[in-house]
Order: sequence, then structure tokens, then C-alpha cells
Amino acid sequence: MKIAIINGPNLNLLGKREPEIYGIASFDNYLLHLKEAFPTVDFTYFQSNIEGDLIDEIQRVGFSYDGIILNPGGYTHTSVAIGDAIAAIKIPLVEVHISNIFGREEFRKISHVSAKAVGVISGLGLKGYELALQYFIK
Ligand code: CA2
Repeated sequence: MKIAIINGPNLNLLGKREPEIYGIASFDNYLLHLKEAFPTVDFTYFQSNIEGDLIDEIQRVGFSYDGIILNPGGYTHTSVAIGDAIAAIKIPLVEVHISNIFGREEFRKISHVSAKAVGVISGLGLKGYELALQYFIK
């Protein structure tokens, strides 16, 4: 099973800043844990701070992989274009947020992604990525 994990802007800072909101683990370390925990999954990981690069990656994997786990970061709340890219692809996508976007500022309650995702996991920390993987492998 081929699963793409895609992280949006500033998520390269995980483990380095704002640990009270986003925790202390870096995503690179967490990915090692995921690979151990899900040995049958063929992972690709992509992170970018650039909206168009995230769209290119969604399109690249979106017709041949089995699923996408996407944390669009701040673009969740602003990017009609990322929402359009998700509507155009053929594979299921789970939207993941480390923090609970419904318990923070009002602007974070808007997502241009959620309606096009098969599901949304928000507020469960990095565990959310694991739960999304469990959904894909059933
Ligand atoms: O909770 C999430 O996963 C978010 O997608 C994270 C975004 C935020 O804009 C969304 O509203 C919710 C921000 C990512 C920033 O990541 C950082 C990680 C460590 C240190 C600083 C920023």
C-alpha cells in the first residue's frame, strides 16, 4: 500500500518551536516510528512551505497512490487552490491537524480541505497521523 504524507508550511519546525502547542518530537523522528509501526506501508513524505509545491505533490501522487495524509498547516484556512487540487484527484485523503483547530482562533475553524477529505483528525497530536494510517490499512 502506497501512502503519501504531506505537510504544509512551518511543520518543518516541529520539535524546535512552540512545544506547548505542537509537542517536542520532530517529524523526521516520528516518521521513523511510523515506518517501524507500519512495515507493510510504502511511505513517501513531502513537506513544503510553498503552496504551489504542495499542489504539485498532491497531483503527483493523487492518481496512483492508495491514500494521502495531509496537514495543510496554515493553508488549511486560506487555500482555495489546495481544496481544488484535492477535489481533482482520485484517491482518498485524510486531513490531519496536530492541534485542535476548533479550540483555537476563529479563523482556524474554516478549512478549505475538510469537505473534500474522507475524514478529519484534529487535536490528537502526532498520533493523528497514526490513526489516519490505521484507517487506510483498515
Ligand atoms: O495543528 C495543526 O497541525 C495546524 O495545521 C498547524 C498549523 C496551523 O496554522 C493550523 O491552524 C493547524 C501551523 C503549523 C506550524 O507548525 C509549527 C510547528 C512547530 C513550531 C512552530 C510552528
